[in-house]
Amino acid sequence: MKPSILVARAVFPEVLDKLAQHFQVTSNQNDELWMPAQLIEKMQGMQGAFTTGSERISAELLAACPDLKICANMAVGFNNFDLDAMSAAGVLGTNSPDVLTDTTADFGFALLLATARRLSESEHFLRAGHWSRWRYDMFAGAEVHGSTLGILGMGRIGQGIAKRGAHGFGMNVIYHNRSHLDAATEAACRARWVSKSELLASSDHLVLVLPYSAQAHHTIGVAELAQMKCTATLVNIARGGIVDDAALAAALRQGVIAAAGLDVFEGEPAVHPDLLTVSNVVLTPHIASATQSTRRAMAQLAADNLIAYLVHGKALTPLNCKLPATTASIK
Ligand code: 8YV
Repeated sequence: MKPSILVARAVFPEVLDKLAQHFQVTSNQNDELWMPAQLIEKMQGMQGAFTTGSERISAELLAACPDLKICANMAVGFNNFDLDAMSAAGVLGTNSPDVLTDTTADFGFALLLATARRLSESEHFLRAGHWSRWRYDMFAGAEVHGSTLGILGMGRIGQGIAKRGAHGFGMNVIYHNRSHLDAATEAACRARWVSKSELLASSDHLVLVLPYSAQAHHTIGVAELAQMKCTATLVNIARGGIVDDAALAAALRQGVIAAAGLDVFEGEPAVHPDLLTVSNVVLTPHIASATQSTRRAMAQLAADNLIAYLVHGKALTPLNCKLPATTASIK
């Protein structure tokens, strides 16, 4: 008998078709949003789940779903997984790295440019019919080429942004990360490791690309914003919660920094009301990986992980590697 899987959110039809060749699939093509208790109910009897960053895989869910063997996330981030609880329960987690790296780095750069050059603000001005004449200082923003690009979190996406900045825009690239990159990678990115305080103080444009964890909560708050240049822009394409959004809105209003570009928010899809009323912020609804081909590749990789693990015994991009590697030893 084919294993049963739940596809928790709407997904490309061809991905469902592929999954149906191997599994009894319960899908959610109406894209209903389930409360945690409903998700637990839907997961009953499932050996696998296709999840996105919105489905929380908690210890409570794991205890209530003893048949579960794998959750395959259509996302590179996996802060929706309680990975320790999953390992303890013998449930594998997988993510979708690499396939979104360049697309997400492109978007990080797009948001940086839009923020520094005041794209949203000036478009709203034009649409509102306020453009009556040219003025010497109208929407004069911050220079991007030749400026200092700071990157906090120098994984694959951070490196992609560094390369775009260094090679495309002649930027001086500095980064902060727990570990230093090896010399060859630093040279390819033309990036230099600095302390967090130097990063905050020296960046003209600071891009956040670090993964979310409890320790990363409010990595950027009142104290950090105060260390930045008053002309600086801040871009968050990492995760909501890394920035204290209330503190950021106040800093933007008070001119502590010049502008911000945000693709992720604390408690999204809710957005802090103060951010909606400041003009010097570009806001996008978590779309950094959203191109047709990249979203397809992410979904395919999540599906391939389910097939690779439940059918062939070895996942492609496992997150908790201490679990059994063969079907024979899958619980
Ligand atoms: C996803 C993301 O779109 O991959 C990630 O970690 O943040 C985005 O690319 C989102 O998490 C939906 O799963």
